Amino acid sequence: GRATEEYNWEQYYELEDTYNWLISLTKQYPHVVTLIEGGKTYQRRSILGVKISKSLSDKPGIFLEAGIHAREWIAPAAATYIIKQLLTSNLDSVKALADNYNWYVFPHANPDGYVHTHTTDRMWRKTRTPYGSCYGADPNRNWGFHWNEVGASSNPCTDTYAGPEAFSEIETLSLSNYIASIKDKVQLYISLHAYSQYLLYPYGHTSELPDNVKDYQQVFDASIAAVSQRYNTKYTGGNIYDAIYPAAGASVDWAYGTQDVRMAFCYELRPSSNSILTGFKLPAAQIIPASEELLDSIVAMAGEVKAL
Ligand code: ING
Ligand code: ZN
Repeated sequence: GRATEEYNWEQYYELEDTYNWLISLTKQYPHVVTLIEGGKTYQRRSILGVKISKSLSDKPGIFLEAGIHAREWIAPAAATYIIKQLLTSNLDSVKALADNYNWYVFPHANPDGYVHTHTTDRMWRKTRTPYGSCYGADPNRNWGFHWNEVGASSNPCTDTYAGPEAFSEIETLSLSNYIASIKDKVQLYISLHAYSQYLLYPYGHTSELPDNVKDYQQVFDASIAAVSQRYNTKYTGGNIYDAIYPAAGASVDWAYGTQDVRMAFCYELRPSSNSILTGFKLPAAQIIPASEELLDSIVAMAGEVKAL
């Protein structure tokens, strides 16, 4: 692994490098950063994250989950950028985000898959649980809310295999248990994916809209306006089912549908679908701009939710 002091956002890292960096933060900011284990993986790795909490008072929470799909490398890179900015930014807007919320950030929700994209198959998406002669369930089709009703497969050899049952994957089972154990009122659940520059909100299992869709749309509008202000990057989106495709069993639907989470959003980060840049292999030189505009958007999102 590379030296933790050199950790930066000009390259993509292996799992172990990012885990070492997370551990180093707990030593550098012992009163602010706590290492959290969101659970285990099939191959017995830890799902490591950080809680960032700048004082002991009761505060609302923001939960950030990235890397649930292994090949979407920009997602964990952007998550670590957000951690870094929450800890070091001099901007009032970012300092306020860090001061006013307890943050729960898991850059790698699918560690086994991520390791597999480094060692064997750059385009791997799922977990690595063996199912007959094939491997892995789609961890964004495996959550226990309208599981496998639509937009998922029962064939273990496909990329959207829902698993043999809801929460069959230890990754989603243990991470969901961790989320359910959080005592703070979680205002925002944010899931980072790639690619196509979409911002999405529930539901994926039905075209029915959430009860508070007016609020969702207001927060959506503010968030996609903010994402374009720095580099003119265009995002579109809306409710998952209509904006992209039917997809049941996703983390955001479970978080919004079963947990006491005020709102849940999914960002599909750079590149856009029509970009000449090749999909999941976003050049490392774009980690910083993609992450900067994401943080701009999250600042706006949190501000808008608070003002509702
Ligand atoms: N897209 C997401 C997927 O899991 C999505 C889209 C987001 C579906 C949120 C449901 C909920 O298929 C990618 N690229 O993974
Ligand atoms: Zn994805």
